[in-house]
Amino acid sequence: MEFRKINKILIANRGEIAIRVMRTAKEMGIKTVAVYSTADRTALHTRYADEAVCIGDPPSNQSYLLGDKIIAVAKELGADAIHPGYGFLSENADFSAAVEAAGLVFIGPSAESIRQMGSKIAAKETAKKHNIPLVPGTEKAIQSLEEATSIANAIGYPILIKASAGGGGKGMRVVNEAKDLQEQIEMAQSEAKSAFGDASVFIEKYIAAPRHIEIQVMADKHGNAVYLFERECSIQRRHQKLVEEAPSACLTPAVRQAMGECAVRVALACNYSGAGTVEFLVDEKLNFYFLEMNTRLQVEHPVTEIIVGKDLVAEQIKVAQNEKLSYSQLDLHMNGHAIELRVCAEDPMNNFLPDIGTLTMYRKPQGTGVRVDDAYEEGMAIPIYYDPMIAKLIVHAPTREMAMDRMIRAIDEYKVNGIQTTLAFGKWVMQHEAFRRGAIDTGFIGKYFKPEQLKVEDEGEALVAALLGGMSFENNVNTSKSASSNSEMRVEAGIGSAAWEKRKGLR
Ligand code: MV4
Repeated sequence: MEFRKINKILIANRGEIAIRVMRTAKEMGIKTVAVYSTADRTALHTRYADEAVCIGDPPSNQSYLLGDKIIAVAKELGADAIHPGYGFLSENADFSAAVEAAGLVFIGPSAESIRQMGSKIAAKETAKKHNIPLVPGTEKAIQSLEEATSIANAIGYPILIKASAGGGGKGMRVVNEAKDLQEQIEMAQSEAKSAFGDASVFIEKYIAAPRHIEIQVMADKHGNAVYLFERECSIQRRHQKLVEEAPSACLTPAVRQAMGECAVRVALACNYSGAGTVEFLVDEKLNFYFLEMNTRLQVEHPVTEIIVGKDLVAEQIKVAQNEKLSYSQLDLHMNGHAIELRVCAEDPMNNFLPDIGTLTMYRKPQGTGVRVDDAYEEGMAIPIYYDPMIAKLIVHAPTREMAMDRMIRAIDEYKVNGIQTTLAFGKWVMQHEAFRRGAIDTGFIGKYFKPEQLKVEDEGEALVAALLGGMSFENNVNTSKSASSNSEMRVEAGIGSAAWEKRKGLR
């Protein structure tokens, strides 16, 4: 395995993650090539790169998913490697193989590793062989109703049917009683067939309200692998993560080490190289069960980078150049606590419906312990074609308590106008008594979140402002701030439109 220096990387992605990768490439003296769709002509990732090439129309399947075209661009411009980011082509085994077949380096695992972990049944089989704890259930695809019935009876209801080609919660069905089993299996199989082209489904015992804890791993092509501790991602809505943190508030050092060592065994078992994530469910007794492995750099990787003090993209690039890991397990330690909030163009008051529009105001928080990974500037429009995440707000502090307080401070500094975002929702989470105690699981939002709570917060703030008198507010408007419309003043005051209407009435 000879050293193979990478001099130019094409980033097959857009938005914040494209810029994130380019930043590290620049620091390593590596040239960057952006690809972009016509919707992203003036996007920041397009402008950040040393070179940029338009690859098609806005819909992903006419641009960012065109693997062959992207490989052709890389060859034409003399790039020697492709970084896929997350989403798009990042977990496409055929793309990894095609990049390598073209004589380029895929900055990620081999096609074989991606394939092995892409099938949940194959992944579980591999994990079982290496004594990784699994949720009780089937090890093979369900072949008959009789087989399914006897397994379901043996493990007890409720059970969960999952699609082998699924993942991330797609194609899952809970079955509470034996009488529903046949119908649910048939529906799950036909759904899996049409969604993934693979009808294989398997059964697991349904674990109610588990925590979602994942282990970051890094492996080289020389047989070395380490774990970079865990991220807790239990604050999710419909399998969309909204808040992630590292470390988890619930793990003990012994459980952390046990999970980390299991994750490393999974990575070694599939000949993994690069950055990967091994997902576990954790129950209230801290039993943990392997779920699946994500064979990419994840959205929430910054919380790990911050507490471990390592640049995951830099290590991905070094490993892709056939270098040995630059650290061993004993070199790795956790420092403090990091929390990430996904700032999405979504309206939490309206079922988290994606919101579109122009960022008429966009001011980022700054100061100690604050990192913002984004790809927007004031005045830019949010394209409708892609993920609604506009930024990741990440904070670091010595303790979890201080990190939550820092997140609230940073959210208050973040001024976004023109679209609805998840910022106020994030503040609600940080102030929630159960979240503060670390008493969270994947049912947190369903159990506690009611849209009215954000309204109450808005109106409460408005009421306080009104009762304090208009004076300080008027002063703001007339002197330091140049607010000229109701909506701008509303933003300066940090309140929503309903509260604004109310306050005008009170004044
Ligand atoms: C489960 C489960 C309960 N029991 N498996 C959802 C995403 C996919 N990676 C696996 N998922 C789950 N698998 C068993 N046997 C509950 C979930 C689950 C979940 C897991 C992680 C984070 C959020 C979740 C939300 C609902 C359900």
